[in-house]
Amino acid sequence: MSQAEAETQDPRIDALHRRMAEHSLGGHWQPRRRNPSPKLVPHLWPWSIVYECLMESGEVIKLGRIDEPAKRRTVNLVNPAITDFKSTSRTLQMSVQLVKPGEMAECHRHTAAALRFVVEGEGAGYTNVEGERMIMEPGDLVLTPHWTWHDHKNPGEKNLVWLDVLDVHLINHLDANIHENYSDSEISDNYFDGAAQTVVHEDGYCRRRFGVLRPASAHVDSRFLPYTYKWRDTLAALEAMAAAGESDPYDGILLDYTNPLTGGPTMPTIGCRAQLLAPGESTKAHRHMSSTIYHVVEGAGVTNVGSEKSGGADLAWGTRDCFFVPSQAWHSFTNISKSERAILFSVSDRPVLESLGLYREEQA
Ligand code: GTQ
Repeated sequence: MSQAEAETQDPRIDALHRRMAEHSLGGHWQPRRRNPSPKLVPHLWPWSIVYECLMESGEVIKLGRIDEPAKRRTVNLVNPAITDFKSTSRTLQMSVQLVKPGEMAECHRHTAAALRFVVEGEGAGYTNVEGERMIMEPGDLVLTPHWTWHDHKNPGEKNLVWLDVLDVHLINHLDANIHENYSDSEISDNYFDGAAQTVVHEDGYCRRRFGVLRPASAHVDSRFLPYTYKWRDTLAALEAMAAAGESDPYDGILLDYTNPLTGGPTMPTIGCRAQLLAPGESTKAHRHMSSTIYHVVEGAGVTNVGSEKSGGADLAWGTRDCFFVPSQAWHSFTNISKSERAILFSVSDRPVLESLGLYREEQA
């Protein structure tokens, strides 16, 4: 007998529980869950291991056609507390993707929004988003928002490696996950074999069309903007803020990647940030109602994470490691180097909590 139908001391109550269960009913006084959902745990994925597995997958997993399971060659980061499916957090999935020289990952679109943060690339490979080649150089951020067509191509001579982040778990919870392959769509009939989109825009189109200086006629559903942020701009903004001493006591030098049309979050479901910790800097602790996945762009440090204001577990990170800080967990950062800065890229579900009026933050 399941926990929900556990025997009580009263045969009349037991009879009621059995009768209700037969008719798909339950009493509020009965245990709510048969298997309580586990509390997510802070975790660090060392880049050395992630990268080794990704490179090995490059040897043994052949990149498939769009209707095959290996249509993308990605290694998923999995929260150790989630055992029944692969998920980094309750809302977001971070994975690492490899496209080898000469390979192409075929075109599709889905209601889940995705982004790519480039780790390795020589400037030849790109994601084609809605007909524009978004060139992928290290540190670049490429958005493929909700329902935008995307395929990836590496015409270069070196591997192309990036972090994928999707809001797919949130979208699944909402029963809103739909998916379409370009090869099955009417528009693809015009093109050679439906595997990739034709390039119809010049490079840099999205920033020219939707950036801060834009044609007065530009209009699009502004929340779902295909867009790309070049690392040289992100780094210049971080360095300018550092020079001006514009530091946040909880996160150091902190930048938001905003939607240039709305001024709002990166995408409606995923917020991206970059932060710089000065040599030797230690931040104060805070906690907030949103969970965050970090990727270390450069440097080495420690993030202390726990359910109390201090004394949590230390996640010790180095360049390219990824780590997870659960919602409502206290956390603070230390750059352990006395001479080198540290830079973190992060993604969170904060825009969702904010749009529902649920976001809150507490400072130590
Ligand atoms: O590259 O289009 O990690 O569709 C998961 C789903 C990557 C992609 C993922 C995807 C993609």
